[in-house]
Amino acid sequence: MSKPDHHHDGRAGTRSRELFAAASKVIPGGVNSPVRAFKSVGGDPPFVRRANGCRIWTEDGAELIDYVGTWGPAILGHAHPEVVEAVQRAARDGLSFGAPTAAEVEIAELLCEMVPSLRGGMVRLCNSGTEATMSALRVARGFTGRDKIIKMDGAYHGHADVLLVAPGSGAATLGIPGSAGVPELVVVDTLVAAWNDIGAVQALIEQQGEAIAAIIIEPVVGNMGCVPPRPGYLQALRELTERAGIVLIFDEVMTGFRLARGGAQELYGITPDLTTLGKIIGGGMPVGAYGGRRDIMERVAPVGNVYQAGTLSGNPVAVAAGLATLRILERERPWPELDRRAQRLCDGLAERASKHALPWTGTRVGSMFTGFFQHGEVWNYEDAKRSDTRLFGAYFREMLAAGIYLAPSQFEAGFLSIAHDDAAIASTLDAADRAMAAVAAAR
Ligand code: HOZ
Repeated sequence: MSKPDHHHDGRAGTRSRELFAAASKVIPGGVNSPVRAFKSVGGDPPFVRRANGCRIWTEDGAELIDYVGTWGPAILGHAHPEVVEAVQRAARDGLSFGAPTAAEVEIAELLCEMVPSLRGGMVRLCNSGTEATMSALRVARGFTGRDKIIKMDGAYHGHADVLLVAPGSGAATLGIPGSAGVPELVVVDTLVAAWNDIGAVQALIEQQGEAIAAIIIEPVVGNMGCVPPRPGYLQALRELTERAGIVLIFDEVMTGFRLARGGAQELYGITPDLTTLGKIIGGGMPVGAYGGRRDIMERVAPVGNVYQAGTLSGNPVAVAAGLATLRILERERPWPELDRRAQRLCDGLAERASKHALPWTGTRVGSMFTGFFQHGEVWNYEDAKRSDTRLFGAYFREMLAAGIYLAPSQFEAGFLSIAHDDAAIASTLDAADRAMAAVAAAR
């Protein structure tokens, strides 16, 4: 190892650079998900050796405060002892059965109790957020007998063909408008509207309402950076879809159990027809779920004729991690405290940006947040794209060098966990002060 065992410079050292070079020979881009490759911020990614609480340790021996939180799941911090214990216990009894288990019933009941749109309804477990959104759309189409769907410009719902139209997240980061390999025919029924523009949705419904099966949204967008709904927007969407017989799907893969016990739908008091879940529901293991109205979910096979399946769906180890996580959340109800801490962090970041005369527009809902490097308000993808990504890259690199691990893209949300205590937040703000001073000096 080239550096002493304990330092805070998170930039890739010799070991990470060697690993990245080796990875790049056998894995496309050296990573198993595009944003991880640091393409838009420059430099090589540090490789992670382990994580605990709000911290990760790299292969180069750096200890970093983590705001990626494995892209959302780590709301309790990494390697929470109760979750790890639950996983170990489950693993000892067998890793996968491909047959029903008691734990699946328990988690399904808990989900149907916690998430408003699932109350009195049903839920199906799968393995990822991508599977959840893809399957929710299929059942919405099967239920309505209609083909068209509406998604929002710059929103991201995983990488199913039908949803890779104007996607956010990694595609936004890399400036890829869609994806090669997605046949025209598969996306001709995917309509796109600007986020927060109710007029755009209204117009699409007026023209093609009879053919529209579903509208899928991130109720608080997290994949163009964090972009909240405008006041009244979700309510208006609910009314429009109800009138037109369109299935309203909230993709709560990021927001579920993060913004409130019952997710964004509880926070804003709007109940969709279907909800997709992922991330926190698996407590760090691969789990997704979709569920909602009973009459819609009864269309899913083997009750109905909408097919969806999976060898590892409801996997006992993954479900154990998810159940343990949800139970801790139930017990600790950390949402008001998360909100206070995230506010302290975001207020502090905004203050420092202003001190160093950097353009900065902070957005935040609960423990999801983004600092956009621009002065304008950010209410949709066009707004988000006006950010100075060169400045973001410089800030990102300075923060990493100062021991703070941020998502390597202007177009991803930051996530805070209950393990981010006052000391971690204070260290982060100190680092941000130095990072922003350096960025401002180099402008
Ligand atoms: N698309 C994910 C964030 N929105 C990134 C997942 C990952 O790279 O792990």
